[in-house]
Amino acid sequence: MNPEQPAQRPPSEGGRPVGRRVFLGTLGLGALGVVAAPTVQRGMEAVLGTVSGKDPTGLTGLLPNGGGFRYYSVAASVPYKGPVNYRLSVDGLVDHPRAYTLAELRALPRTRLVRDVQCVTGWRVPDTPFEGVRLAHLLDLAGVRTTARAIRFTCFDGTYSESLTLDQARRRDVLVALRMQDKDIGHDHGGPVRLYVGPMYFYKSAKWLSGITVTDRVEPGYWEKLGYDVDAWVGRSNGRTDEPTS
Ligand SMILES: Nc1nc2c(c(=O)[nH]1)N[C@H]1C(S)=C(S)[C@@H](COP(=O)(O)O)O[C@H]1N2
Ligand SMILES: [Mo]
Repeated sequence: MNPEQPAQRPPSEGGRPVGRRVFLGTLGLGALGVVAAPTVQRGMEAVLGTVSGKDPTGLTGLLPNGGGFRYYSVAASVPYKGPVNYRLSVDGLVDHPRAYTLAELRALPRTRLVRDVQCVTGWRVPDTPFEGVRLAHLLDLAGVRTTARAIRFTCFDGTYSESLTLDQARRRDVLVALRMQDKDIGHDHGGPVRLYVGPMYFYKSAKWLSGITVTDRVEPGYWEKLGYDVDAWVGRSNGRTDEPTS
């Protein structure tokens, strides 16, 4: 990757956001290497169609020991939650709403998946193991009503949200994840519990997950209100990057 490359591309080729090359061009590779601790990420990207060329993505910092992950949080600070105070509520159009403790979630059947993580800004972490409870299983336990069509996810950072259609939510590669990279999910990666949506860009994988609400229609999540696709299939949605991370 050459930091001298022209830091410009057409603003909305297919309406997609500014790519990785642009921020590398803006910051230079050196900037990525020296960030020691995660800092706050406020804008994942220039919003679709309003490319500024000042994508701050690189300033989010590489997570120490994160294996190429970058830290993202749209909230300035996020409370720590662990075994004592963590709760996950499952509610909305269900027959049996309930709140799970961490111990209760950990006692449910688990699935382990190994997939590439892909952020729409271009970075990618190959072969990342995720482990957790299938969202479909939690939905079955809750008893989803026939009027249900979608899920809204909320987070204890107080700001972020996500959504899936009910069909997407029932896929076998969608987890309420308890482990990532074969470790309990640490705070910076959204622990103790984050969503993991295997086939979609990583913005769908909401960190610090606190609520699963079954709804009768899709309510666009945080980035989706800013123009990213709800159907965020990797390589087949409006946030796609042309250049996989080298
Ligand atoms: N609550 C919350 N979840 C979030 C985000 C966020 O800002 N807040 N950012 C998303 C985006 S754009 C990415 S790429 C990943 C980053 O996960 P990481 O910080 O573990 O690398 O989290 C996703 N989930
Ligand atoms: Mo992202």
